[in-house]
Amino acid sequence: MTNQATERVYLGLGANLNAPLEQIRKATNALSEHAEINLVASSSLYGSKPMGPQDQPDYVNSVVAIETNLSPLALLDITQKIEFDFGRVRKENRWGPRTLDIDIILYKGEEIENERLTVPHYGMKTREFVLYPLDEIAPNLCLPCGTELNALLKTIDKNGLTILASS
Ligand code: PH2
Ligand code: MG
Ligand code: MG
Repeated sequence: MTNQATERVYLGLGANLNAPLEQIRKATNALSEHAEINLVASSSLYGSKPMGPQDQPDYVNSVVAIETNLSPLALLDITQKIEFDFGRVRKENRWGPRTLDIDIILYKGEEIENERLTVPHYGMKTREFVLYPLDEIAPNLCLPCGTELNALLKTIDKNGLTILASS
């Protein structure tokens, strides 16, 4: 695997309520300002059709690459705190609208499975709003299972995914 795969952590950001573009920008900033997180790349901000219930606004999605010595669960605590600081309310419907979602997509090429966290993210291989932004900042990435990002992209339609703004 490349260094990008084994040293970096990739986070997926999504929002579709309360000025989602700003939510994603501010969340990226909050990550970069954390003392133990080094933001090394961030994708463009993409507009995407909602996966799940269709009676909700389109999403804004991005993927960022960070370097950190935080453990996966310590990082999860931080991303969840940022979600709540940004007004996230629990008890939402599965796949329902949200002010901010931060998912750990990949963690240093590791496979992690415990009651709080599954990495690689269980949905990443089929979600255009994860794969295309990821490709922008980590072309030719190889997943821990050996699957090439390039191979996945050939199977996944863009489903109306558009670049709304640079990061
Ligand atoms: N997140 C969801 C549900 N549906 N659809 C898009 N396009 N982007 C998302 O990030 C998303 C979604 C719940 O996490
Ligand atoms: Mg999500
Ligand atoms: Mg989530």
